[in-house]
Amino acid sequence: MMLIGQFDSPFVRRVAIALDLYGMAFEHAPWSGFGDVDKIAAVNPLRRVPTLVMDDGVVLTDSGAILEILDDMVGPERALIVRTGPERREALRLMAFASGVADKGVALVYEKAFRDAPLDFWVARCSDQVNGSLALLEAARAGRTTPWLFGERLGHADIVLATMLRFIREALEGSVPLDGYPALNAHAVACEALPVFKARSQTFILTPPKGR
Ligand SMILES: N[C@@H](CCC(=O)N[C@@H](CS)C(=O)NCC(=O)O)C(=O)O
Repeated sequence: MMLIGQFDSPFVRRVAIALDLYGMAFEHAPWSGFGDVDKIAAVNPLRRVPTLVMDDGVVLTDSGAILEILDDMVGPERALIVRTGPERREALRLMAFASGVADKGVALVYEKAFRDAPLDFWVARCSDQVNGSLALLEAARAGRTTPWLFGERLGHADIVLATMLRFIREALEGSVPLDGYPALNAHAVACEALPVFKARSQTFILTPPKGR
């Protein structure tokens, strides 16, 4: 398998961490979504990361879809999310809000980096979406007394919460204040202390696209 994308992407990082936790070896191609777009386009017409090239040559994209496929490969006993029931619904709900925050963070980064003058209404809308969803996630995390969201075992929801937070903190450079989310911050500290998070990490950098 080859995982394409840099670990400053919250989406690439969550896939890399899951691959490690599943004990699935992979080659890492730390290509930039913009600086290396030609190389990415040669395998993925959507030109997005994460891109996962499977051993049979099939190309996967989208972190959520990739994790579903990896979960199937390892089976329900080892999957980092339960297969059915209320816990699955809650995990998917929180994962969707966390990855949605990351999506909106990406939109804010691009808006500020690629436009001469960012659109105020769009920046305000994305910021409201980020802040509102962070408040929802803070309440959800604060309501848990277990080490991880769903008990003693780290899962996909825990991982994306942490990869999203680090991305928001670094990529938005304080324009989204995170001081008001103590439970999320404590969660991020606990995750980032784990060897698997340390092994798959990279400080955020944005490589401008050619011609920009
Ligand atoms: N929903 C996707 C989002 C992936 C995403 O936004 N990737 C960014 C990098 S963090 C990207 O490839 N951006 C370039 C583009 O969308 O053209 C996922 O979960 O994988």
